[in-house]
Amino acid sequence: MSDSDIQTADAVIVGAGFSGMYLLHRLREMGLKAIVFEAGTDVGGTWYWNRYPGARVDVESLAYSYSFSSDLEQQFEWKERYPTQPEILRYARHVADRFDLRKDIVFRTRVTAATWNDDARDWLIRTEYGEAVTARYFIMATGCLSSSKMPEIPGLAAFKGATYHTAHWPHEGVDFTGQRVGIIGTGSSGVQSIPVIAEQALDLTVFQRTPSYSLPARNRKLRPHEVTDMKARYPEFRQEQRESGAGVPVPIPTRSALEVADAERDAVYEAAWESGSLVNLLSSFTDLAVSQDANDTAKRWIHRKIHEIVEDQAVADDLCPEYPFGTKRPCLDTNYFETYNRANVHLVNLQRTPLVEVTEKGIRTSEREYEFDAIVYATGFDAMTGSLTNVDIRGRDGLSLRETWRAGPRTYLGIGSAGFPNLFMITGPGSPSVLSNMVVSIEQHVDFVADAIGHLREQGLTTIEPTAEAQDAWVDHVNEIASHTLYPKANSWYMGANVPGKPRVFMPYAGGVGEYRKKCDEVAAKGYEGFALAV
Ligand code: NA7
Repeated sequence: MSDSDIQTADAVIVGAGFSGMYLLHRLREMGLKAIVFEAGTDVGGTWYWNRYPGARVDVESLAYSYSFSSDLEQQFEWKERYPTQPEILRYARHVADRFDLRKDIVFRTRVTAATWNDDARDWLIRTEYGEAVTARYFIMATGCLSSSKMPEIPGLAAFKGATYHTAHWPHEGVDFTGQRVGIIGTGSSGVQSIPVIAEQALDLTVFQRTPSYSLPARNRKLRPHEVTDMKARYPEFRQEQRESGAGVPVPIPTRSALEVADAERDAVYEAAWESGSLVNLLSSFTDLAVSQDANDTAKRWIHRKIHEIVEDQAVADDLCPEYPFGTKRPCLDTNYFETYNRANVHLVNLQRTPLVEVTEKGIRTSEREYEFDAIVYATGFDAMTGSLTNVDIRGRDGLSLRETWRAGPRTYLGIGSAGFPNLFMITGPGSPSVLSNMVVSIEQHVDFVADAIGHLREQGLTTIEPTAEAQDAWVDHVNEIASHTLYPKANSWYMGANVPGKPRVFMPYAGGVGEYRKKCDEVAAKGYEGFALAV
């Protein structure tokens, strides 16, 4: 490739989800030339890919939306309390049209490699088609749950029927009428899709390795006064979101679960359950995330609920999680536990009878073979790091991000990594990311990154890079916070435990969105303390 084949830009962004779109808008407003590469055929990121039946967000629409444009906030009309995937995609497309974003997005194109050139002080970014772009700034806006995974069992290709993964659902939809369907996985994607598939399929067999805690969403159409009220107080509400623990404002609990009488505690849990809000349940008491005894009260209460809903008590037993509530991502559902009362739905407990292989006709466990017309994999993602290490990123002196992170991700603030100048991650490991309302965390990171770039340009500087000391201290701090919680007790994707061989490290920052923002603001105010800036 000759030099004339290489395009130039100020910034290359990978991904046209909520992060990439807002970042493109911000950088453009600053007068930068930015190019976005996106593997899909349209904007939307997670909401472009995850089109499985029943897919919805578990944060309310009026809160799961951008705050950067008051006109957008005021003019977009959300229909439901918890919007469906098509509604969120409609929103993403609306944003792309409103801010004329598509002209700088290259669709159907994966970035495969990026190499830092220390002499030119820029990145050389390559795509799967061999295109190359040089850019001073390289930003991975690839999302935390983008690199999907299949179960590690033999025979995946042997099955003669239809195969689907929830994260790559056919755009035209799937009709399961009259079919015998098997589904592996009971995380959020399984929990949301199982009730919908069960209504259509002749027969549905659910293969469950770990049960999920799930709460009824109590979804419904938004009432006109709710929308009007929110639109009238949006600035104040957005501020509350930014200062909150999880990007969703809730009253801060003041009492331990262990200091109230049983009846009172039950009433608190009941009210949270009835509210259809995960954060309400998670923040019922001060100590659910840190005290096993406190957490056990929530666990036992939810177990009781499951036993009330599910008629077959042996099935209910199998659906009750044993790990502490909240230490794996809890789910929000519509008729999930009720679905196990249907005659055409069967639960297979893989802890008793593990998966052995996929066969020509279906799935074999240690007990027997099950025959299907279709298999659905709701088996999740190589979370938080997969989409970053899938690209061959080479920093200073050829340093490989993949190799550097072999023992676990190391970042400063979840935004940058030492040895990789001018590489930014949006909601990277070490930031609140998946423990928060993603849109709130995305906007905060995009603003931080755009402001940092603005600062460099104003000061006539060319590079910014975390110092090794600041990074070490941040990694220690993230671990220290996690060590005071119950999170490390579960085999979760937060810990990398769902991917064989992945180091067991708690990846998100558990100190809360508000605290984290304060830290980032301080860093910026002190001239990007902890980063080395150079001419
Ligand atoms: P999740 O939450 O990672 O769920 C994946 C599910 O698939 C989970 O139940 C896994 O069991 C199961 N799984 C994964 N690999 C296997 C194998 N090899 N054998 C059996 N079962 C397996 O992904 P989702 O797509 O549901 O949700 C991701 C996030 O999206 C969600 O948390 C929300 O934030 C939105 P395991 O629990 O690992 O035992």
